[in-house]
Amino acid sequence: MKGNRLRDDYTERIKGKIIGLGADLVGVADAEPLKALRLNPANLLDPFSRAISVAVRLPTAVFEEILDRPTPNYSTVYQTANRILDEIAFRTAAMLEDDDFPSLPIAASQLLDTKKWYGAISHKAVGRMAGLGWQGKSLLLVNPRYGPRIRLVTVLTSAPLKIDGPIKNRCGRCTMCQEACPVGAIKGVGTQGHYTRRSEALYFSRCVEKLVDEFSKLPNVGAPICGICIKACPFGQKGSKKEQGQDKQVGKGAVSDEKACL
Ligand code: B12
Ligand code: SF4
Ligand code: SF4
Repeated sequence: MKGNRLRDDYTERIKGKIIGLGADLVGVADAEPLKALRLNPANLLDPFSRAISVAVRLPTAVFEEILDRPTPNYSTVYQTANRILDEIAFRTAAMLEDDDFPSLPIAASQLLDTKKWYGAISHKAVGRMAGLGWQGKSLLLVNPRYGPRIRLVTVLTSAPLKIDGPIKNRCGRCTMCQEACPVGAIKGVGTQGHYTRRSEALYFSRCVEKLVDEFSKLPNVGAPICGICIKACPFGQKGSKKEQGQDKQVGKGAVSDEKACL
């Protein structure tokens, strides 16, 4: 009992410090089920028992500019978010190591397999298991408050933190992302858990080709980004009922009536 209390207090303290570093959302996932993911290297998770998911929200105004392509401002915001997240993850790992818990920050946007498009670990899978959101029909992680307008990073750690759990999928009958995608890449298939492979949710190559062959070559964009399915999602839109509605927001970092991720 006393042990649990100490663990819970330590977890809250660490989460508070991560929010203090500039994060908008933070949650903790058990590393064990994540071992089923394709990892690079394959033994990435072996030294760790937990994966901390951290998110920053993106300024909503940047999406107003996006009509049928990513803009230079969106590209800058994307790069800045990655930089902020990488710094938060770096400092979080150092903080945990000061308490004698070996910890590894995983970069926000590092591509390791350039042929098949894989990073070291899926930040969305970690975020979902840490209660930051559900996997939407767009394949993106959708937070009840900020929608998919968030970027993510992961810190792997041996600290025995209290685990958060997944939250319910709220896509329902919505098809906004499917309708908005300029290349019809989103199939519109929902999941209550997660897709077993990307191709269940997406005509994957359509998305990759649009981003790599066209959008990344736009002047002052220079990265395979898009933003259209993010913008279309009613969750996270300023003034949308979804944003103001059922979610009891009680401040920075708290996300939902089901599982709070402070
Ligand atoms: C490579 C990459 C791309 C490639 C390939 C995309 C892809 N879907 O894999 C391209 C260039 C096409 C791309 C496009 C985009 N990307 Co991208 N991309 C990445 C990157 C670097 C690696 C992705 C990867 O390894 N995928 C592997 C697949 C298998 O994983 P997955 O896509 O998450 O899907 C599986 C898991 O989530 C799993 N799952 C979910 N829960 C659980 C739980 C358990 C226990 C298990 C076992 C599995 C599991 O189910 C899915 C199917 O298998 C990540 C950063 C990262 N390291 O995660 C960013 C990332 C996924 N991209 C991101 C974004 C925003 C985009 C774009 C919107 C572009 C933009 N910035 O405007 C589009 C969206 C396309 C789409 N609809 O999916 C964000 C997503 C944020 C969010 N809110 O979800 C990420 C996380 C970057 C970040 N740091 O925030 N991207
Ligand atoms: S990122 Fe763009 S091309 Fe890819 S699924 Fe979303 S809207 Fe479609
Ligand atoms: S736009 Fe609708 S279907 Fe797509 S992820 Fe958002 S809520 Fe789900």
